[in-house]
Amino acid sequence: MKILSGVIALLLLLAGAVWWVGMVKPSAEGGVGLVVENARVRMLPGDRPMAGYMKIHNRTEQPWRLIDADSEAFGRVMIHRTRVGEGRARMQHQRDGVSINSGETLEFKPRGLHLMLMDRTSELKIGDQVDIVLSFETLGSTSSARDQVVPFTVVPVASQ
Ligand SMILES: [Cu+2]
Repeated sequence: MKILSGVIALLLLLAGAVWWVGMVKPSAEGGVGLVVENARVRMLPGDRPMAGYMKIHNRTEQPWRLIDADSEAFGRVMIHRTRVGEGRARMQHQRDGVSINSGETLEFKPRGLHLMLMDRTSELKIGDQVDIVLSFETLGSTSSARDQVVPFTVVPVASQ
């Protein structure tokens, strides 16, 4: 039991370390520095598509673009924007992704930008964490691409 708890502690430590490297440390070293905050998925029953929300802070010197998102927990993930016009809401697929200028924050929120999460591959419940891979690219002075694994928390549908 002692060994098992030791292993679990080590795994948690490693998970935390990966999160740290992916989210915070690179900015201090001149790397990416795209910080994702309040990543969450609103729970819907059955097979209905769910929506993922978050804030992305661009703490780098370059403009970045979120070009794709993917997750083993869902068959398909798309970047959508809800627009309201002529009295009804439409969701538009952001084919070219969404850009975030240096120093800016991009917010995915209800009735706005969201990750459309379709065809879930397993049961989910409130409090679960699902990893979503966010793919970024920059066309700044040093053109590059980067994938970041971000844990999203499953929250009640009524929450913002
Ligand atoms: Cu949508």
